[in-house]
Amino acid sequence: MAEKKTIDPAIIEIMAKAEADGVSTAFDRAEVTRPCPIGHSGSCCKHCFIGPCRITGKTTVGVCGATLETIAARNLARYIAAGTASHSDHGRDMAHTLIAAAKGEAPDYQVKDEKKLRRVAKYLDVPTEGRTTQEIALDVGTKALAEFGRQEGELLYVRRAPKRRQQIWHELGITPRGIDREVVETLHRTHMGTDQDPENILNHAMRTALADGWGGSMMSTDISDILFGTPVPVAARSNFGVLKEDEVNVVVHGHEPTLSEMMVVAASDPELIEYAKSKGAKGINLGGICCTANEILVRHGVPLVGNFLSQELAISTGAVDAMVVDIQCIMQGIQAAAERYHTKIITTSPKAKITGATHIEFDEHHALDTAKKIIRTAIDNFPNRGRVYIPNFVDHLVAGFSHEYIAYMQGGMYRESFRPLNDNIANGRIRGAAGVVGCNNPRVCQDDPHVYIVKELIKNDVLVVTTGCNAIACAKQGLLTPEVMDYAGAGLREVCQAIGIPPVLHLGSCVDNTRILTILTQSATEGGLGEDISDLPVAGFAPEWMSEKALAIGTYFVASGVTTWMGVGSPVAGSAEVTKLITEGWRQKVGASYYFEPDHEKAVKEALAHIDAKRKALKLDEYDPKRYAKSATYFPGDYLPDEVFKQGSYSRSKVS
Ligand code: XCC
Repeated sequence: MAEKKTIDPAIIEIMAKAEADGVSTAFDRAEVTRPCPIGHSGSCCKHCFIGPCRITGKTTVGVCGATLETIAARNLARYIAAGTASHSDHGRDMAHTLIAAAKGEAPDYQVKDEKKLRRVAKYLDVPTEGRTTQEIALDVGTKALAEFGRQEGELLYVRRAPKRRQQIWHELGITPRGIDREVVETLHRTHMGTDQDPENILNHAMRTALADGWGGSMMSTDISDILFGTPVPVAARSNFGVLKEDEVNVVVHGHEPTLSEMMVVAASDPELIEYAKSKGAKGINLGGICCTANEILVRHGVPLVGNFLSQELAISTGAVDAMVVDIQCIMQGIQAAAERYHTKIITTSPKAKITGATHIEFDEHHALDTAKKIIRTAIDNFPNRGRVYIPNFVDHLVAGFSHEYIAYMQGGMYRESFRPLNDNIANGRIRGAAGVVGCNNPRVCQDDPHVYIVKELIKNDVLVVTTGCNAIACAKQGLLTPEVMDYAGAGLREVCQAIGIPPVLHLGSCVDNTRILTILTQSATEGGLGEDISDLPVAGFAPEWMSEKALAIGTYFVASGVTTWMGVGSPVAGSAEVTKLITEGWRQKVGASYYFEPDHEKAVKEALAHIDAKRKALKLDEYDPKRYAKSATYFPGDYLPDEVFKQGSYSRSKVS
C-alpha cells in the first residue's frame, strides 16, 4: 500500500520499480524494524556500562538510582546537544570558508553580498569605516569563529533578540555563552553522576539550543548569504520529473552550500557540457535533495528532486549518474540502493564517509576543481546506465524569501519594515503566522502531516513560513506558488496580493530557521504586537521530525518564545514530569510550550486556539473569518481536493 506510506505521487509510482529491482528503502525497513518502546519514550539510560538501564514500570530507577525523570531529561538534552553540534559545526565550516576567501586562499569564493557583510560586521562589533571588503570579511570570519570557542561572556548575537527576551534568558541563567561550551557542558552534565535534577538539565538544554539558534545556525545563514548572496524570490521546479533521461543527472544531497555552489558553476562549464555530449548525453542536469537542495534552490533556482524520504527512491529511477553527499540526513541505505544500479555515491566530507562509496574530498582551496572532478566522474558513469524510469511529476514553485526580502517587499529599499504585516495581524486580516519546518519520518505517511498542516493554516488566515523538508513537501504539492493565494482565507489573500507574496514562504534550509527568529524579532520590535516574541500570535510546527537537529530547532523556537508542536511522537513520553516541565514549566519560564502531538489535526486546532489566545492577550480584535469575506474576489478557503491535484489541473503537472 504505497499510498499509506506517502502522498508523493512520484514516490508511489517508483516504489513498484524499487521493489522489483530488489531495493530496500526506509519505508520497507520501518515496517520490519519497530522502535524499541523503552528507548523511544526516553526511558532507557545508556550513559554508563552498569546499564543500559531500562525503566519499564517494574523498575523505577536505574542501578545508580537515577529516576525516570532524570533519565528522560538527560536523553532529551543529549539529543539537543547533538543537533546543536551538527548545525554549529556546519556554521564553523562556513566561517573557515569566509576566512579563506578573505585571505585569497579560496579563490573560487568571493563576498557576494557586501551589504550583508557590513550588517553582520555590526552584529559582531567589527569596524567597517574606511576598510576594504577583504579586511572586514577576514574580521567577520575570525570573530564568528571565536564564538564557537568563546570562554568569557555571552554570544554576541544574543543582542539581536528583543530586549525583553534577553532579560528572560538572563534571569533564568540560560543566555548562551560559547557554542562549543554549551554542547560540551550538556555532555558533561549528562555524564554518569553529574546533573540529576531534571529541571536543571532541561534549563541547560534550552541554553544549548539557544547557542544553535542564536549562534551556530544564525552565523551559518549569515555567512552563506555573504558568500553566496542573500536569496530573493526565484521560480523553480520540483519532484522526480526534473531528472532528465537524456542528460547526465547529478543529485547533490546533504547540507553545506560550499561545494554545491561550485557544482552549480561546474554543471554549466562549456567544456564539461561538451564532454557530456561526447559520452552521448545532451547536457548536465543538477538537482538536489534535502537542505543542500534548498541552499542552491533559493540562490540559483536549481530544481528539488525530493526530501529526506526521496533519497533512495531517486536512485531507483536508474537515472542518477552521481549522488554527491556531504553531511547530515544521508541514509547509509543509498549505497546499497546505488549498488543495484549504476549510480555512484560520492562522499565529499572527511567527516562523513560511507563504506563502498567513492570519496572525492572537498577542499575549499580548490573548490571548483573538486566540483569539476565530481561532474566528470558522473559524466563517465552516464554510459553505464541500465533501464531508466522517471515518474513524470513536476511541480512549480517560488522560493527564496529571505527576511531581508520580506522586509523589502513591505516598503522598498529605503522604507523596509514589518509595519504592513504587523498592521494586518492587528486588524485581523492575518490571524497569525506559523513556521512549519522539519524532516520526513517513515513512521508517518510521507508529506501528509506537512501538507495538511500548511493547507489548514493558510485556509485559516495564518501566514506560513517554511524551511527544510517541509518546504520540499510543500513544493512537491504545489503549495509554493502564487496561485495558492486563491485557497488562502480571504483576509490573508488580500494581504498577500497587496504585498505581492504567496501565503507560504520558502525561507531556505534548516539552518535558515534562524531567518524565522530574525523575522519574529523584527515583528516583535516593530510595535503594535507587544514587545517580545512570546507576545506574538505565532506557532511552530515540525510535523514529521526525526533528527536531533529538529529537536534543537524546536527547543530554540520555544526558548525564544514560540510555542511549538512536534509531530510523530514524544521522545520523553515515558516521563509525565518531564512532559510537564517542557509544556507548563517552560510556559512559565520562557512564555512558550514544547508539545509533542502525533495527531496533526489536533495540533492545528490547538495552535489556532493558541494564536487566538495571543491575539486576545494583545487586546486585538477577535479573529473573524467572515470579516474580510465581502470583497468581490472572495474565494472560500477551501483548497482543491487531492483528486483534482492528481488530475494535474493545479500546479502539479505531468510533463509532456
Ligand atoms: Fe534533514 Fe535539513 Fe530534517 Fe530534512 S528537515 S530531514 S534534518 S534535511 Ni531539517
